[in-house]
Amino acid sequence: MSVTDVINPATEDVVARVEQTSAEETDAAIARAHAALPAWKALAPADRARLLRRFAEAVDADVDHLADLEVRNSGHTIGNARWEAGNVRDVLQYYSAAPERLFGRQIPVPGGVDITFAEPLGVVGVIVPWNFPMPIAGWGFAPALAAGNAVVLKPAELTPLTALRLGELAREAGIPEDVFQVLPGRGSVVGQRFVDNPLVRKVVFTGSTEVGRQIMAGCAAQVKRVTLELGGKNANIVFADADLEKAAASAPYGVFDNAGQDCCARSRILVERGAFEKFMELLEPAVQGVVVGDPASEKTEMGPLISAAHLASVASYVDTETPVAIRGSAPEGPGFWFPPTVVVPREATDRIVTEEVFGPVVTVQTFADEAEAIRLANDSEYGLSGSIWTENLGRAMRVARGVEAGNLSVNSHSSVRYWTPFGGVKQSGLGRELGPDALAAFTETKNVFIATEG
Ligand code: TAP
Repeated sequence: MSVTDVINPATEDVVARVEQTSAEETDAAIARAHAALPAWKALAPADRARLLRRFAEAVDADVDHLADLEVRNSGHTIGNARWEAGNVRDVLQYYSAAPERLFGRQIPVPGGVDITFAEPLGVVGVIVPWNFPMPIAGWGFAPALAAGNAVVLKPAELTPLTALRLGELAREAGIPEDVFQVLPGRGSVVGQRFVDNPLVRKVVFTGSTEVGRQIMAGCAAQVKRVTLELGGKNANIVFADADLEKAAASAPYGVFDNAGQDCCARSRILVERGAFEKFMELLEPAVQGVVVGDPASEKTEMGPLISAAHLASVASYVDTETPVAIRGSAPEGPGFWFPPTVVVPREATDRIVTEEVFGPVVTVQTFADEAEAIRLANDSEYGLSGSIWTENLGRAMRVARGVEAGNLSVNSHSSVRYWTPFGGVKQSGLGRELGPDALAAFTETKNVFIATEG
């Protein structure tokens, strides 16, 4: 049996030791999940709804504990971590309304009646990255369970603690133990079995585009369903007619939240040329005002990066030659710290402009007009999110329609609401999570014709 140390990224202390699930144990868990399906599917819709509400209540009662675990395991600020635990509760609550509304249709046909049923898929494998361990797990398991599927969940190797706790809370709430199982372990072992084991009928994957491609190829071999939520390199477009004070005050939080380890981070600021100087003047105090430090402190706005390896990766984008325009602060000493950093790149082809840094680093480029703003925003293999700052509503809508991204916000850096659809285009992903339509991703339509003549 192999055991992994879980490290606090703010202190580098070991906070827990977690047993890794082997390939054989993963297959055994998948077999148990499969065996549990008939009873879960047969449960009266109101009873499944009640169990999901109880699960939501158990999470609610445990918010402070879950948040504390996330602060220690992931270095998330306590404010963010409480929001993340609350998000799991809210998503469970939202989808608890679904079991009683999973109805099909009656379609007129000659010679009989035709009715459709929304059938669960079977066992669903949910693979979660380390950057938002709680919400991303919930966006997969809550609608999957509501639709009558069994779930096997693999947290990231670096951040398993809150997922393990959510598994305990599900059991305490009465969700049958084989219907929702949390399997900590390696992606190449546990995650790979979700792809290769034919009893798993859908993989919900959130993570890097590179691994996402492999998952999609693996699922293709069995024509297995897949939802992919992948990387991002999102544009924050600021027009000269915008409320520049508001745009500049919001920009650091649109990219440095969670230390920039956010697929929706607005990591490319595009400013209309005439407003560049004024915007940079306003941005400087906003960046330097970001409070970086102990994530357990209520005042902290940004914590550390997740690991030493990730710190080295982020740091590789900023060397002594990099044209840094603004640099915030970061603690010295133990922990994987990197300061908020603003770069005015030399070329639009620089690696820092084109690649997902996944750290507190943002570039600022200028554009001449609407057409160039859209062209620069779309000059990326990714298409997840983005913001548009302007007081001209017509322009906001034109640009929003022109930018190739799944989630856009006007005069805001808001990205995710559990009651609206979320997901990317291009190499940012495939399929949508959240919102009222997510249930369709966890059911298949069965069509039954009943002959009524002779
Ligand atoms: P990855 O390295 O891709 O890992 C994501 C998950 O996949 C982890 O649980 C990982 O397990 C597992 N995994 C790795 N190799 C696998 C394999 N061969 N088969 C099955 N599973 C495998 O990503 P990351 O570094 O954790 O997360 C950062 C990336 O996620 C960024 O690109 C970010 O943009 C993206 N992300 C996207 C979104 C949305 S919603 N679009 C949200 C958050 C993050 P291990 O931990 O054991 O390696």
